[in-house]
Amino acid sequence: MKCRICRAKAIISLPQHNLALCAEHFDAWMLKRVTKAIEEFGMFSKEDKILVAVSGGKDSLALWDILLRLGYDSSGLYINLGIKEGDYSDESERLTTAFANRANAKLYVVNIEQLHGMSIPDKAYTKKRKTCSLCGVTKRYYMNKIARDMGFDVIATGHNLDDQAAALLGNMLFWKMDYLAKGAPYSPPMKAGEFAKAKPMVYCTEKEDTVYCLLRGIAYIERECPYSKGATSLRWKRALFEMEESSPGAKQAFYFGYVKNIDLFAGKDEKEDVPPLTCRVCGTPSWNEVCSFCSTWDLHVDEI
Ligand code: Q46
Ligand code: ZN
Ligand code: ZN
Repeated sequence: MKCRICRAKAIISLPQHNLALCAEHFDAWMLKRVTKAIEEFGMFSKEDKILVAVSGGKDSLALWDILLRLGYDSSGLYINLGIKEGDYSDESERLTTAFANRANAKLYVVNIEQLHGMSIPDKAYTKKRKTCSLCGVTKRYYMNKIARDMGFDVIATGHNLDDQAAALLGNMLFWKMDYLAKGAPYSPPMKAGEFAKAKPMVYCTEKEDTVYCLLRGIAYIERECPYSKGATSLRWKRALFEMEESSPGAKQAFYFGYVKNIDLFAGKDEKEDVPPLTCRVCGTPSWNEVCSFCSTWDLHVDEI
């Protein structure tokens, strides 16, 4: 297998693009894929301040590395969830911090246990809630809070094509119209002075992100979060993997065909407007008098 550009030995084959590339040309190709997403969806410019949500995994570290190399003003945010199994959270933090130090980039770290006296799994247990749902509310809150408090223009996450296509498949199977209305790779700010949300890795797959990290010598946490076992999204990923094996390019056609036609779902999401209230406790935009984060963590006015 030879690189289509220089005929040197290829290190990756990309059947969905009818392409094989050597290390050097694959690296350049990844930068181009991310640039394509940023430009096509008008995600941000070199003047914007970007907050990259980093988990210590391959996708978010690859994203941060690529944004820094492309000259974007990007800082990282790591949220330590306090997951003890396999030292998962502390190991992810260590790898994220090592990357930030090596890249000489600014990293914000939020430690849930230090801030709230309890880890995400322990809090979920005491509240009789699913760990992932409590985790989602908490991560969203801190991402938004840091972005707002520190004046970032955009929050960028490492979601790749496999993530987006799997979420789309799940939402289509059950016709979740509210989610189908907001599966685009970019959401503009809800109002002036707020921040946008962007997924610049949307043209890259998990395999490509893995190879990129290996070539760049980026150490990342290889284990998945222990709470992701049995997640339905893994089922959809497996189904899409099989489709992709027999029809290379199917995944990309599926997701970007949807993005092109996303207006079909506009107006079907009851909650697509700006939240009408302000949380009585923390003051963030909210659908109820007390936002889901403050009620989850049992916060009262004098505690924030
Ligand atoms: S939600 Fe659930 Fe993830 Fe949180 S507890 Fe782990 S698997 S990290 S994206
Ligand atoms: Zn080459
Ligand atoms: Zn609140």
